[in-house]
Amino acid sequence: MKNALLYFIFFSVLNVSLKAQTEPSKEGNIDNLPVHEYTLEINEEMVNKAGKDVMGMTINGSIPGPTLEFNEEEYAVIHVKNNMDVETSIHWHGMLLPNFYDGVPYLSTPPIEPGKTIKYEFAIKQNGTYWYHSHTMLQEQSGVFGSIVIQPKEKILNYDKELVLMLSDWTNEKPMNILRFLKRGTEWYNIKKGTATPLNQVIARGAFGAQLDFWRQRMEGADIADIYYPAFLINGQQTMEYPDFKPGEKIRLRIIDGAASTSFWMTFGGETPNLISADGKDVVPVKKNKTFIGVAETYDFIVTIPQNGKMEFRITAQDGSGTASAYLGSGDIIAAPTVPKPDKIAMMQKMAKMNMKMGAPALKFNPKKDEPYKMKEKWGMKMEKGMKMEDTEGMNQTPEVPKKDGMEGMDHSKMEMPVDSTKTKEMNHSIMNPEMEETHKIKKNDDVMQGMDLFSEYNYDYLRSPVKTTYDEDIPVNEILLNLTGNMSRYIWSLNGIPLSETDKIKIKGNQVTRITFNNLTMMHHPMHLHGHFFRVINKNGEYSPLKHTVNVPPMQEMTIEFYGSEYGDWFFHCHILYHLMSGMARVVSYDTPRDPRLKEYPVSNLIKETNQFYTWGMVDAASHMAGLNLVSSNIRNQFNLSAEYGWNQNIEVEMSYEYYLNDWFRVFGGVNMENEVEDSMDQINTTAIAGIRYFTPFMFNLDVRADSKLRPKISLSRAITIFPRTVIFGRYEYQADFGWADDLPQGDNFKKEVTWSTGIEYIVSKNFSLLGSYDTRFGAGGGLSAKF
Ligand SMILES: [Cu+2]
Repeated sequence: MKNALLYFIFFSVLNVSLKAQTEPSKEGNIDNLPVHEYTLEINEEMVNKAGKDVMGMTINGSIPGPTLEFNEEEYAVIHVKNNMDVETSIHWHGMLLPNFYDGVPYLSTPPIEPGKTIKYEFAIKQNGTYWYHSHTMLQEQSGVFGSIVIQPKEKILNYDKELVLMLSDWTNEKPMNILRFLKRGTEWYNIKKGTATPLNQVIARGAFGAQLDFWRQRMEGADIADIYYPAFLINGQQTMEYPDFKPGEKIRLRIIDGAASTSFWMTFGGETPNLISADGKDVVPVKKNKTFIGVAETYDFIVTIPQNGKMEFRITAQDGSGTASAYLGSGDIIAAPTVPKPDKIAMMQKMAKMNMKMGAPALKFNPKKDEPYKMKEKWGMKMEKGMKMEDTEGMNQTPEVPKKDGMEGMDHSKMEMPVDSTKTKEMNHSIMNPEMEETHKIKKNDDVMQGMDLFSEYNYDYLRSPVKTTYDEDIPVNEILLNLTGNMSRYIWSLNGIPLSETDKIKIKGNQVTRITFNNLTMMHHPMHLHGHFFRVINKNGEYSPLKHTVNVPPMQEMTIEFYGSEYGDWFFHCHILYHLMSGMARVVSYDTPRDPRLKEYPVSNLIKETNQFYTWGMVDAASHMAGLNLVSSNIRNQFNLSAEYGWNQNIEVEMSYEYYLNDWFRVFGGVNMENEVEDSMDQINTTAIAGIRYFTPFMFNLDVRADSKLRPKISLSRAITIFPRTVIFGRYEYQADFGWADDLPQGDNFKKEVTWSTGIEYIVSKNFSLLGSYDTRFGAGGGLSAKF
């Protein structure tokens, strides 16, 4: 069937005609479509979702907002009224619509200003399960999301009733404060979730070697999720009951992951359900229970209500930090299978064995010099240990390009192992050199295979389109490689080591196929979403690869998508983990067509600025021997620091500095330092200008090399390690030399050195408070309290 192709050609023709018109809302022959109208009102109000009244954002008074129901070939008119005192927006996720109504503020649509209403209108030319959400800052986390259900012209599937299940995560904190906390770098959320992996546990499990390997690559561990959530919700509740369904009834569940940052495992009690649709598109029905749902994906299942009880539908947060359940039917509970908590230490061990090159930079030295292919050679999955470096370097010289027919093109005969296609793909990616293949055949490297099993459950091989989704062979193909990059310690997320704020649009052409290979070089899953398009996710089903709007790319894995350029305008393309998007993991995919004149007063720079904001945090210490203050204000490249330490023995040091990040780890700084010259006396305060470099070294030490205006070089090294779940030890060593270059040294000395060091222990009591005990050569020993703000 050439249906898919005809469909695309039809819409590209439609769009050409559309471009020619001055009024984009009057597209095609829409005048006789029945109009279906909705009004949404967004309010800020107190809500209680996890045991505490906090400020939330509601749509028509609820979280989630109402389900918008349409029929295919209707004309949607939606009025969105903003009753809040901040700007908002609504994006219609997965909908094919005119660019102007896509709802990304400043990019495609004006923001909805306080007190104002915007009318969105578009023809409904698809069916299935979709959703809508705010695209302003982190408002989706506060509750601005809801579902869209579109009935097809002809109902093909057989079921009795349907039910929307909107999944989400809930926090009692202010979302922007969460992001600020992530930027400062903290173990707190992992402590709170019980997913921290302190050194005592690592050692007890015999994983110290793996830990060293991670530290060498400047990573703390195998982090799965960033944030602590007190509750996960289904349709706004931790437990939902649907007792009205009768035994034997077939129910179509329309499941949407509307969470801000949580992917879930879905499990079903009773009979194994039928998975029938993904991201709004029908798939060849497949019986499947435990199924992964990435952020922003949708899946439809048909379940049968059991004869003798109520079936449980359960979601388990991917990192095992919580669950929520919906019960369908009545009677005794027919429980859904439980999903065990992932073992982060075991993951770390497996990954270390696989000899992966992790920790690719999230921030390149020179963002203008874009060389993603080189990055791919340098980082990612490598061969077994013991293999020489030159072999590895030589392997990936030519960027690997998936064959036109997807996985069908891969040469499976080269592989002796009965592996699934994702594995084959990875192996192919590592084995380019024929000699290497030989070695591999014999060795059948268990470690690598084991490591691959780690992520094999995340492939999409169970999704098969009922129709061929390939494009005509004559259509030119444009290849793009996007390495997914991130830096957990500074919480910067990017593509090819370049955050959104430092790059241009990705320009694509209409009537062309754009093929994007994602190469995830981070330890996290990234659900990548392209606005306004469906793309093929190339899997083992080749020509029948499924169409999706969001693709989850698992850690250290590759995923290839392709789509036909059937639109016009600028479309947002980003990781749907809101905190990753807000930290730079986004691009604008642009057809390079003229900007809509209605956007004249809304520069796109306003959207981009959101991803490069300054975040400010601080800490005060009050102890028996000293008091200290630390203030940091930082965006992606720039940071201002103020630190002041005062010992009750009359020693003082105050330092102000500005630093510029050349890349993730290396920065240059300059500033002013004030210190007492004579020990234990404030009589003589010595003020010097300072300049130097700071470097975050492999094994995670902070190195500071500087000289002051008296030409005295100084080097210092510091490090903190979490040894028990809430206990951190830290140390710092400083060496300053004075050769008398600037001032003559007293008594004719030609060299004077000064060594200071400190060490201490911190017990983390709560998110903002710690107990401290420390010794410092300048201030002596003591204990006290530390507060973060
Ligand atoms: Cu992400």
